[in-house]
This record gives sequence, structure tokens and C-alpha cells, in this order.
Amino acid sequence: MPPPEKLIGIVGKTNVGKSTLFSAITMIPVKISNHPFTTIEPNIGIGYVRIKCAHVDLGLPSCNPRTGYCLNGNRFVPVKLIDVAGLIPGASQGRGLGNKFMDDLRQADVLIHVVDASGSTDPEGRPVRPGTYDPVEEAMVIQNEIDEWFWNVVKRLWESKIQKGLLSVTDQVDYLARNLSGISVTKHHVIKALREAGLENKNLKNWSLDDLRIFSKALRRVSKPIIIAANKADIPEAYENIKRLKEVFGEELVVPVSSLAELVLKKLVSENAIRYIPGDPDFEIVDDKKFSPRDLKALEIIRKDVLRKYGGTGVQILLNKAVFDILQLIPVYPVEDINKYTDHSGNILPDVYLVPKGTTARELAYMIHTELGESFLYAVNALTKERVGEDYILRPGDIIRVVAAKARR
Ligand SMILES: Nc1nc2c(ncn2[C@@H]2O[C@H](COP(=O)(O)OP(=O)(O)O)[C@@H](O)[C@H]2O)c(=O)[nH]1
Ligand SMILES: [Mg+2]
Repeated sequence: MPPPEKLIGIVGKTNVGKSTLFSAITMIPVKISNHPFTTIEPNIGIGYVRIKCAHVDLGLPSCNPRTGYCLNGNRFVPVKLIDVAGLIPGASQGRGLGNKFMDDLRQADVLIHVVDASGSTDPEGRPVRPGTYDPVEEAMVIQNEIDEWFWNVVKRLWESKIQKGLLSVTDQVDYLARNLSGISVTKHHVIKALREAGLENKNLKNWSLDDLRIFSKALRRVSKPIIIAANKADIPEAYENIKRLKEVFGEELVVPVSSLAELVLKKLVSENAIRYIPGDPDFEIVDDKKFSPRDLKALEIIRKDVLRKYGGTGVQILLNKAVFDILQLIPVYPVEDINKYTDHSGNILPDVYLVPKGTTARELAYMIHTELGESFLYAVNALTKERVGEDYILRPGDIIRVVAAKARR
């Protein structure tokens, strides 16, 4: 079984730029033969986190990705995204597309919350003059909506059985995890939330409503952490708002983003008009003559108001943060030949697995193939050529060969 696939949900109210961000993320600026579809379903697509490819430090000229792509030593590794239906205040009570929204949201492991940092959309998503609406307020309203939805689910569950004292203390955790699995809550999440809420030693049937509220909030934070995309950063009014968003939600949880700039740049790359690698702090014009004076001016604005100001469009930083900092995944490269760093057919570094921090060599073996896990003997660290045992904890960038009694067919 390949590594457990995580799903990144894009949420936010209407007209903040969710679909623009989704397009910008899922668009591939180069032709790649091995992954022609970037959109799986209308609102489900593939984006790519960017890492430095291991082939660079190995002194190899290139690699052969089976999925994703590699550009100038930058490896782009696929991750799955869902563009959640637009959220309006009251959605947790079923207002607007409330139910559709909750349905999309259930499956997500981390949420990118797109906020109109320029303040140019009102609470219902109608366009207004930039600076009119407060994005801090917007972010609070939406996150509150998500917490409310969680609260409703948790409360219903508590009232149905736990409150009546029908379960033993240990069964309570299992019961919660089992019945919340539909919203991607695991036992690990429940335990962590109990600890964060300081409630791990209190029998659930003795909880007050306040206890339950605190737990519900902690569970939401743990099982669906939220990172804010402060979008429309290209509009000057966004600058001060982004500072305030960071003050309120934390520096590391707010990323200034211009989805529109990223989309424009990627389109121009696909037309061979500019050179730009997603995540780069600048681009290069291939041929001036391909642009009208007006387009050249627009490009200069992107350079001045986005790239120079924020160090990039922010889209790549956002995705990398969601995957590496928030979901705490690490990249590892399974190979079969530890000298050539290839699979059995000679492909160099064909795969990058994004695995949870703390994954062991044996768990990796299971992800590659069940049989490899079952008959695991040892693994070899291809960089050091050292053998490691089943309990070896993988490190970011490890290149690993698994040796098993039963060879893969
Ligand atoms: N200036 C600016 N406009 C943007 C940006 N992202 C989206 N927009 C515009 O905002 C409007 C709504 O975008 P859309 O992606 O449809 O929003 P959604 O309803 O959240 O999916 C469109 O007119 C976009 O062109 C951005 O980064 N900067
Ligand atoms: Mg949309």
C-alpha cells in the first residue's frame, strides 16, 4: 500500500480566490508524459510540493520521476487537493451550500483557508472597494463556522451514548474515534485532543458542556489544522491586513499569497514566454517581443508588488508548509539498487514517498508492498550503504532499499 494519502482542503467564503488558487496549484507549467491529468474530478486535483531533488547531491545529471516532475534539481512531488464549496456564515446550520460544504470538508486532513486579505469582498462574497472589509474578522467567522460544525458532530455523539454512562473509560476513546472516522478523525487525534484539553483523566460521562466544547475545539485543531492563505496580496491594501492576520493567527500560520500572479506566471511558462519555476522569487522573460507594452507593464507589477515584496507568489510556500510543517510529512526515496539509486528497470530515484514523521523502515516496506513488509529482513541506507533494522526511523531525504525474504514479483 502506498503511503496514506493526505487530502488538502481549500476552504473560504465566496470570491476570495479559492478556484484561482486551485487552478494555480494544479496547473503544471511543463509537459510531463507520466501524469496527464491534474484534475481528477471537477474539484479534486493534484498539486506539487517542491523539494531539492536528491539527484543533485548525488552528483547525478538527472532523475526519472514516475509521478510529478523535476526541474533544475527541484523535485515536485504530488499531493491531493479538494476545492471545497464556498462557505458562508451559517453554513454549519445548513445555510447556502452548507451540507455540500461539510461533505467535502469531512475528508480533508489539513485546511488551506483562503482569506481575501485586500478586504475587497463582503461577508456574503460580494465585491466591495479594497480595504472595506476586515480579513481578520472574515478569518474568525469562517474558522468559527468550522468549529461549530465540529461541535455539533461531537455533541450529538456525546449525548447519544457517553453522557448516559453506557461506556467504560477506555471504550470512550475507541467509541469517539470509531464514530468520528467519517470526518477523518483517528484514535491518535482523539488522544492528542484529550491531552491538549487537559481532560485525559476525566471520565467523559462527568464532563460539563464546557469541557466538551474545549475538547471539540482541540479535536478540530488537531485533526483539521488550518493554515491561512492571505490572498490578493498583490492589492496594496492587503499589506497592513496581512500584518494583523499574522498578529492574530500567528506568523507561521499566515502566508501572503497572490493566486492570480501564480496563475499568470504559470500560463506564461506554458506558452514559453517566460522562465519561472514554481516557488522561485523571480522570473525571466524569454522574448520581449511576445508581449504587448501593456502585458509587460502587468508583469512588472507582479514583480514589484508581489515577488519583490513577499519573496514569491506564496503559493508554493503555502503548499510546502501545509505538507511539511503542519501535516509533518517527510520525503523519502525507495530504491532497489543502492549504488545506482534506481528501481529494477533502471529508473533513477523514481519515487518520492511523503510519509509521516516517525515512520520506520518496516512501515515503509509495507507502503511499498505488503509482501515486502511481511517478509522484511532489513533495509539499507543507500547514502551510507549501512544496514538498518525494522525500527529504524526514517529521516527526511533518506534513500532506502528494503531487503525482504520474499522478493517482489
Ligand atoms: N487581485 C487579485 N485577484 C484575485 C486573486 N485571486 C483571485 N482573484 C479574483 O477574485 C475573484 C474570485 O476568484 P475565484 O477564484 O473565483 O474565487 P472563489 O469564489 O473563492 O473560488 C476573481 O475575479 C479572481 O480573478 C489574487 O491573488 N489577486
Ligand atoms: Mg470557486
